[in-house]
Amino acid sequence: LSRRTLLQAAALAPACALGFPSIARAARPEFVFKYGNNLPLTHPLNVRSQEAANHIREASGGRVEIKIFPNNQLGGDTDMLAQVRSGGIEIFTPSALVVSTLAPVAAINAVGFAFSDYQQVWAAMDGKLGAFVRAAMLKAGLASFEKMWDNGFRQTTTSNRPITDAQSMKGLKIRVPVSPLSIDMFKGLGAAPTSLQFSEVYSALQTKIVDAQENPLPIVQVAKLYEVQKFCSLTNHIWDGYWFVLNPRAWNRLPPDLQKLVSGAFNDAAVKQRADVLKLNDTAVADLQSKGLAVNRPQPDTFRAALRSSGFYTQWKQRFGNEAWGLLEQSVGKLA
Ligand code: X2X
Repeated sequence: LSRRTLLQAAALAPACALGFPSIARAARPEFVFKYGNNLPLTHPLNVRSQEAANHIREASGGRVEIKIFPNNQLGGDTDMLAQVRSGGIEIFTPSALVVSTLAPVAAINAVGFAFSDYQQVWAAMDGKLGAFVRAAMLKAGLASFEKMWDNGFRQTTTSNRPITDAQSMKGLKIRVPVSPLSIDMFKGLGAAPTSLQFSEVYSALQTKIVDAQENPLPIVQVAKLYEVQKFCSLTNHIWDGYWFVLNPRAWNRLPPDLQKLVSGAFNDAAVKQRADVLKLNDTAVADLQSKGLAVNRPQPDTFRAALRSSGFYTQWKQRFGNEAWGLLEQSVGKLA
């Protein structure tokens, strides 16, 4: 045995002891998929994705390896979206808001104040509305798994004042994702929104380029946005989720049995991830208060009225089209 082999064996030993014999056994994998996302490793999206990747590696006997690149390591959302389309990476999880820059109807789940609870959300997104969006994404060059993952109901944090009603949105310098619907919605509410990729949010808040941002509470926690914000207003203005999108050519290279293994593992992981986020939501308010955020719960009425009178609903109904809008209203009731 050469010195090098001995060193390699020593390096593998702890992994074997931990119960991953396949690492030592595996030949080079036949299929390596790079998966990029914009969230820290501690978010349930990454925790459950890593579990799915481990399961896939073991159940395929080492033939399929999914390498996760979290936290914008491969670039911001716009970069990763371009890469997954061109095949530079095989998998990306854009928020529906971000994927709408390629497939506009994908933002339909983010219509302001449409969903009132998770029951409505999953009925729509696991049902006809989700299927409609997936077909549109495929036309735009993106395959996807059936189950969407939870980002959450978006809440508003600020450094300068609590948001109590539509009046307090006036002129607010708020960062929103790179998404026409987000820009339009916050303009409709009277704010002054700017689009930035998530990779830039912490420093934009820290350096006061913007005073506010909006995201679900688990993201405020894992990205430590509470360090650079003072108020947290539970506006619940948008429900947002992540699509698991794939480069279609890479996906079609997998034989059907491996496709079934991979999509099954990620769809199962999605259901667990949804439950994780739900559980985080139970404790997030107390946790963020203990970290110094002042939390308040504004009523939605004035926000809805401002959106209605700005023409937000009629305009976006037109942009999404009657068919998609009808599917949304089947789940949430009449909107506009
Ligand atoms: O960029 C955001 O705000 C985030 C993390 O919620 C999305 O991916 C849309």
